[in-house]
Amino acid sequence: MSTTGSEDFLVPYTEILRQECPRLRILVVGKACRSGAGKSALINAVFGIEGATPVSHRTPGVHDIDKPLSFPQNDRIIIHDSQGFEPGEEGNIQTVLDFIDRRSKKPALADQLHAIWVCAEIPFAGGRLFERGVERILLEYRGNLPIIVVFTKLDVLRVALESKLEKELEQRDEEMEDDEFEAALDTRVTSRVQDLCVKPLCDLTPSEPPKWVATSTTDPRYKPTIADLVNLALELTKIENVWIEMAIAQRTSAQASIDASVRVGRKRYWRGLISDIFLGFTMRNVLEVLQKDIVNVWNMHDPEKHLQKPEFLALLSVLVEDISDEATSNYPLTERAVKAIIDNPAAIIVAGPTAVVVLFAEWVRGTFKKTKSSIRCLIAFIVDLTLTMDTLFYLVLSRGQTPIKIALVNSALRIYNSRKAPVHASIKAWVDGWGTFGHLDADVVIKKIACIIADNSVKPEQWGMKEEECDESWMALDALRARES
Ligand SMILES: Nc1nc2c(ncn2[C@@H]2O[C@H](COP(=O)(O)OP(=O)(O)OP(=O)(O)O)[C@@H](O)[C@H]2O)c(=O)[nH]1
Ligand SMILES: [Mg+2]
Repeated sequence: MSTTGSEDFLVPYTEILRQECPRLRILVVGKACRSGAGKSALINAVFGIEGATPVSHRTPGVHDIDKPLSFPQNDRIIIHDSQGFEPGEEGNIQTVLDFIDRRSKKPALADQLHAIWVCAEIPFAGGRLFERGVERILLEYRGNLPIIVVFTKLDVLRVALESKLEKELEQRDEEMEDDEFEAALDTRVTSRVQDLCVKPLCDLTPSEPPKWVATSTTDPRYKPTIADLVNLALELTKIENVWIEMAIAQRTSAQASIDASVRVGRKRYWRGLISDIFLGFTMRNVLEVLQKDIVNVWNMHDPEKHLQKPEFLALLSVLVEDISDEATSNYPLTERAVKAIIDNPAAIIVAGPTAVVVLFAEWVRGTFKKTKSSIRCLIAFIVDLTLTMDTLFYLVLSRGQTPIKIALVNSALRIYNSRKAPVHASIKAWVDGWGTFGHLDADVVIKKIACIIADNSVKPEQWGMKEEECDESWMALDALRARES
């Protein structure tokens, strides 16, 4: 990394965290013989590893609980997959209970299990909900790990109930509006899940039934239930560093990623905005460490590491420049450098390192100073980067978890840029209202940053953003400046 002078590095907090808990470790349990319960499909959906072949792939249905599965597309997750339990297979149940026990005694957090997910196919065609072995685990496990029961293949139940409802209407010679039909069907699905799954679960474990989610990995209608599972898993996770690791590992709840960013920020560097820890560092050091932490938290599948590149940082700093206060600022941001680039169109075409270097020369090469103006810019940088990642998250999700490409990052920047005016207006209004900021409380500042992010994050139900196709090279810096964009 090029830093000026001989300053120390600002180590990203996510990297410190990673040393303690490099990966989330989950045990999945569920039927293995005949058709699977949907464990692999669920893991793929939650952790954004669509179409993945785990590294230690074995014959479907045959799993060695001691052989952890890892995935090249998402290195933050380790799965232990149990074999199914046939009646009378006492040995296998004992293997699972012993495994859980053994793992709980491991001294390092990284080696312990962090959650147990029990998958059970909804018995839409009759039959039992849980194999006897699974029942025993639900009954006999007395440890502290959060257990979640996941009822799978909700879509199959829905299809069955749909044709039943259609037939009933036909017999009664009735018709329903589409909306009314869907609502009636939803009610029936919910009620059937209660009868087929929730009631038997509560009967089995009357004193303290485990939490549950019903889901489908194939029907997009049920995508939010996958995020529900993540949110539930987070809610049940009491160890702070495991909570953060789970929020990082998952790729299905943008809200969880945003919350994790705030938690990580609160540990060190967002707090640093009004403390003295950045003093003596260059702006580039500060921006880079904020970039690394936020990008690491979102844990996107970015094999070429585009999101860590200076080109991305340069474009982000352009997003921020309209919030700089030129009259009084010690950081005229990038305006002068930008002029140089615009006056020299050749430099625009060179969208790579040359332009980046020119850009950094102005703002980024200076040293951090604790002034209201620079803090306002840094707050805008944090918010803009987070909301750009949020936008990128939905672009990636809607495309089925393809690896990050520059064109996709460009699209996210463009889309967010067109939505950023009210975001900057609220940051400006807030910071302008500060008197002297010697008295500011870091927690209050972080809370307010979190609020601005929450107010302006993508609302999934409003997600209708059209993705523009762009070239697979970084967009020109001035493209983000066109006011009409
Ligand atoms: N309709 C529907 N099919 C699903 C769903 N989830 C999984 N399946 C299908 O069910 C079958 C088993 O899914 P897997 O994810 O392989 O199940 P598994 O529990 O990992 O199975 P084993 O690894 O063999 O133990 C596959 O054919 C999946 O395509 C779902 O939500 N809906
Ligand atoms: Mg499987």
